[in-house]
Amino acid sequence: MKKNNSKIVLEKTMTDAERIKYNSNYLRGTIIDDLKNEITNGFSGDNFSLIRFHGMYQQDDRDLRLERNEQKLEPRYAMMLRCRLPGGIIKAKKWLKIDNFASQYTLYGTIRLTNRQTFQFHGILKKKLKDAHKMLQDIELDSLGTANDVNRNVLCTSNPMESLIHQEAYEWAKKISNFLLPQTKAYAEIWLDQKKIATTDKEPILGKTYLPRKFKTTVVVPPYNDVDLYANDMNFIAITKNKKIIGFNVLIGGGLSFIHGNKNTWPFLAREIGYISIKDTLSVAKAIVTTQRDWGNRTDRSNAKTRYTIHNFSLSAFKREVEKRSNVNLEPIRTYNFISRGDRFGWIKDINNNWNLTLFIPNGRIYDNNNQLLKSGLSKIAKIHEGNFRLTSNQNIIVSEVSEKNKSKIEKIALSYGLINKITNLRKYAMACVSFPTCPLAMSEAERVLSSFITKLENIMLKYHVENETIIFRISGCPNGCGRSLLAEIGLIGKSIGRYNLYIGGNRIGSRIPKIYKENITENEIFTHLEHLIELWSTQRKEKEDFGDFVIRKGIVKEIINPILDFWN
Ligand code: SRM
Ligand code: SF4
Repeated sequence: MKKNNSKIVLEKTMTDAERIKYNSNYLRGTIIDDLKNEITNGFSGDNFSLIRFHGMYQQDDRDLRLERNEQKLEPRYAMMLRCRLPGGIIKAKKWLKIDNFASQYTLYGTIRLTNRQTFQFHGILKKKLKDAHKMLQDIELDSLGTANDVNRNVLCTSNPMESLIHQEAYEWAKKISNFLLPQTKAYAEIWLDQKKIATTDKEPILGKTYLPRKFKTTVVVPPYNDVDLYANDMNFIAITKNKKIIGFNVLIGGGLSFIHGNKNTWPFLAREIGYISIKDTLSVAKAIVTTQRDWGNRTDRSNAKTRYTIHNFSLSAFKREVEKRSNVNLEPIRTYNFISRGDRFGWIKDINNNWNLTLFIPNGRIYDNNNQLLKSGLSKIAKIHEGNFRLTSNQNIIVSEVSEKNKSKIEKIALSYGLINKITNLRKYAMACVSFPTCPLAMSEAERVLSSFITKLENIMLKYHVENETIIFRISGCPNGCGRSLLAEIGLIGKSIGRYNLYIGGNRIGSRIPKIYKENITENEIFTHLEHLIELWSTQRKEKEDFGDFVIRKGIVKEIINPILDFWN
């Protein structure tokens, strides 16, 4: 009786999100029953949230909402499924199954590369979900832990094999991903029809109620910061000696989201806590994750990410706890340096004398249209390519480990299917989040306007003779900031349909948050302001001065040094 009472009290003080996890029987809920219900295409109650732990989001096509509502039809429910692919590497042969699944079983027929080195299917009907998971199982993949309050897909510098260091870093990304995965057998039981084994589930690292909020990890090989490490909760920067990784600098507490008008929310860059020897990597990872698990705010989700935990307890207290839990003394940070974030397009040779071709995929959206047959082209390459595809954190793809004999064949396919194009640096390095029509949180368009916005900016840059320069330009459809606009030199964040906040002053390597320049402005206003700024930059910049550095030096916007104070004021 006493036990029941305390359970009731506990449930009353819990947020909905915590109650759902607590009552889920290790993420099972009643998902299996919902799968049998053919009356609706959606999931009910807690299952709506629980399927996210299995890598799926229930969405509806927002372009069709009004029409279906008028027809008194259920919204067009379908799932987005996000695969787990630490480090973004996948055998080209496996790609063919992914391509085939997108064509046959999804409403949109597309594959979407994400900026966390994996891919998503949009528009899978509930009745096709098991087929999707079985297809992934056939190619030794899964979607476990790619969403909700767990460690997400682990990023790794997406280099071709230019040295053994990159291979080692990739192995660490995989190891960390596996180490931090949910241990529950719910995924296998529900999606792969595995029989329930009569053992008690345990989550030694994540715990019965998993993490207070999503958690993001990277493994980075300087001098490239293509993974945008400063946006992540936990980062391992490789320190090398004699061409081997000997340890990692550890940085924690990055994140980019905020809520319009809520000054208790702010983006923050990951901060250094110390250097560790390679042998201590997993124990330090475990200590960081479990400290966040136990100290993170479980009563307010907008204050629950690692950066808020660090703010609530202090960086030094968090660090001491990590040292205590891991039994490792964090040493002073070792020297490292970043030079860029963008992908290196074209051919690069690797240490095994194989070739690697980085292809630009606009918005990471793989589909065929009248001008480009990106989906057919990649699938044609996959049929003859014996190596891998490497997905980058900039939503592009590297055809990697191409043998000398296949090089010209692959180049020919890439050219004839529109996978190789002459484009400006601005376009190459731009990025947008998914936004409409599938994202339920979208306030403004992002992916669907990126290309036309870039064209406008290209024309302005041409007018002021800076068309060959690079500016990191990014759009996010809402302040969750999935397009990493808050690490751009020019970043747009959606406010409402057709209106954005304009942020300027990030830097090229992604270690400075841009500052708001204009709030809630229309497309026309955006380009009027940008034209003025680009004109100033083109005439008054110091030699080779980047746009983001220029607007800070000139005092056009104030540099954000401490985001807690400077982001809002
Ligand atoms: Fe994101 C939620 C898409 C990278 C911060 N993000 C979403 C959802 C799932 C909307 C939802 O909760 O229903 C979006 C699905 C749209 C769709 O239809 O596909 C979505 N996020 C994406 C992707 C696909 C954007 C892309 O164009 O590539 C990226 C998927 C990455 C992956 O493979 O796992 C994606 N999201 C990011 C990033 C960038 C990054 O991780 O480097 C961020 C900012 C970094 C950070 O976490 O601070 C990001 N997404 C968010 C947030 C805000 C989280 C927070 O800390 O408050 C949400 C909303 C939430 O979690 O409540 C969100
Ligand atoms: Fe959706 Fe907002 Fe993320 Fe864009 S930034 S994908 S609109 S949640």
